[in-house]
Amino acid sequence: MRKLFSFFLFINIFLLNSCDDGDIVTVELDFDTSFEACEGANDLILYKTKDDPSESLSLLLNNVSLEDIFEVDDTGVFENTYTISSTNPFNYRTYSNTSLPSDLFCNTIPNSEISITQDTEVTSGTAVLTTILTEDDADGISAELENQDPNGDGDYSDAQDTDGDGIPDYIDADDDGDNVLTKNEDPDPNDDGDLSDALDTDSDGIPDYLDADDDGDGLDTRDEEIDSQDQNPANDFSTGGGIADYLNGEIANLDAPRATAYREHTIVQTYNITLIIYDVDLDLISLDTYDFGVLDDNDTTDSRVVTPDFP
Ligand SMILES: [Ca+2]
Ligand SMILES: [Ca+2]
Ligand SMILES: [Ca+2]
Ligand SMILES: [Ca+2]
Repeated sequence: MRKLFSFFLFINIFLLNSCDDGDIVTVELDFDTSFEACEGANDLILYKTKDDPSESLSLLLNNVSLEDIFEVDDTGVFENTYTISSTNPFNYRTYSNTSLPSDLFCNTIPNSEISITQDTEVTSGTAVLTTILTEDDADGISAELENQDPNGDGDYSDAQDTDGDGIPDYIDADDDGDNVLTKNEDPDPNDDGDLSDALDTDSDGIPDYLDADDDGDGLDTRDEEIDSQDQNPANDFSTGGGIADYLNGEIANLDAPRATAYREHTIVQTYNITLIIYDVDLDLISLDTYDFGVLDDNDTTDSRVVTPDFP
């Protein structure tokens, strides 16, 4: 309680000091930087809670679904401005409970254990939701080192595509199209972000993860599948030495069937969803800009699977 008292005392002093000249007072509320979401029948609640003392901030968006805010455009961005109103209210609540359940706003039946001591509802102001989708191949190499944007103009349409399969290297889990994943071709053996020590089996100056013929025997890695034609040259051995044919320069089995397909590529997707609240008056606190934070939700990580057309 002492914390709450000193917090409000601070606000009051701030107000007293500033009311003469009519300044808008901006105060950081003491919440975490993340928020959560719950869907109702026809609305979406974006909220955050804290304990000691127990408080919540929430924004209800009428006629909005969780799916709506993941609908990014071709550039991977969704942005929308919502007017705070009686149908899209913003609420600041305090509770007598010492702690609050994390799903406070997710129950259709009100929890009888929860006791609200103050409910300030704001019906004016604006809220801006921004969603940015980032895709990655999880191959252990940064997008920058995979030449996502060679000329630095923010347009990735000229991104490097080593194997020409239509998937640029920064989201291509198999950069050289040899059906051995980049992460399994030792691009950065000591994980220090410097690729100068990348594995180069045939010492031809092209690291294995960008080399379609890793052992330099003249037969492409993806065609060295003598045992099983399963788009995985790593499980094909002509000799018992434990070295797969694609890394064995002594073995180039021209009788092996040629590859006819690429393996599946998994592209990891991360949605960064942020909310900024503008011009809300919570009685004690007026906020001209309040950074509500980043959505913490399982749906913000996803993946898609692509199998490029084989040439
Ligand atoms: Ca590619
Ligand atoms: Ca890659
Ligand atoms: Ca390779
Ligand atoms: Ca070989």
